[in-house]
Amino acid sequence: MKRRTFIEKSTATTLGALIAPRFFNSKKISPLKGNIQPLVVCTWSFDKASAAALKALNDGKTSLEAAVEGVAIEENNPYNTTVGLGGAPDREGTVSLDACVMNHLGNCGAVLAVENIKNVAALAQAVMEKTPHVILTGNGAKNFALEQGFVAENLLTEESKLNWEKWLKTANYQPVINIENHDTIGMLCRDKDGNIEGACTTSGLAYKMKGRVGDSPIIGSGLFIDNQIGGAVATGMGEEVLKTVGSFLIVELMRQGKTPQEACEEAVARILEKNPGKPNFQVAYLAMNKQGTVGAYSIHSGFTYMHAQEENKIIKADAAF
Ligand code: SD4
Repeated sequence: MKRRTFIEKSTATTLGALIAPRFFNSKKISPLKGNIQPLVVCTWSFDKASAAALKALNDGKTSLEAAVEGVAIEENNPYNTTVGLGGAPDREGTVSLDACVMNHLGNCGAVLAVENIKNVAALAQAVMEKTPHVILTGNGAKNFALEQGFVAENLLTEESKLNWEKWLKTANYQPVINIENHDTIGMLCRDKDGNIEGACTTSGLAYKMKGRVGDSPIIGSGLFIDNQIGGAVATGMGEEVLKTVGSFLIVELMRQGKTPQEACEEAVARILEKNPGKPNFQVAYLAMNKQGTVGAYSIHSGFTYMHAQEENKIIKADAAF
């Protein structure tokens, strides 16, 4: 055998050995057949957001367009204190937002610690579609938004300001998310072609340190999609989701054959293993596989999610405690 042929053959064999286990370990993926019904799921009881996204899908928009339109309902809602306009500020009184999107081709975009721009999921989409990058942060993200025609505005509502001023009296820095204090919206949409895409958007922890970023805009933590397998989103204490790369973990567990429910439970179990006893923070996961089967699980009881298909339903997830 000529040396060159030998090198080519042995390279091919080594590559084969590296690549093969992934396929041997993977569940056989069967293509979707028949009429695929659009489906939307999102964290918490954001029924207007899921309804808007389902309408967008039924109007023929892509899953990503639907997800970005859906989550914008909450970004524009001044009464939601953990997303967009009206989000609780950091401990210096500035609202700073995080978001990411991912499409069915595995492309993604994210913006971190953005001030004065409320539709940060749309901004993350613009990063994905109009720049060669995945992540823009802070002023860079804001300047890019302005270039793209986004409007700068004050995101601190009177109510959020009053709450922050109340908090300032003690300024007790306890970045613990209790059952009530988290309404990040993570959304997964599946269109009539079966393509899954999604978005995740938040103002993060109330009164966080300036510059703190959680899981929500981090691909693999707050959101992950593999269009062959399914997708997952997270809400709750971002630091714990980041440490276990929660959404990526769930999608990989589904690839190995777990149902969305089993995968969400295992991802919560990974966090509980690292935090023995009953943790004083909440983490919740929501996942959808390619077939449209949905699972959800949280540490503490109280996590709800929307499931919009024929009906727009609020469903209460099971929990470890
Ligand atoms: C974060 N996961 O920044 C977010 C918090 C959250 O509703 O879910 N808030 O850690």
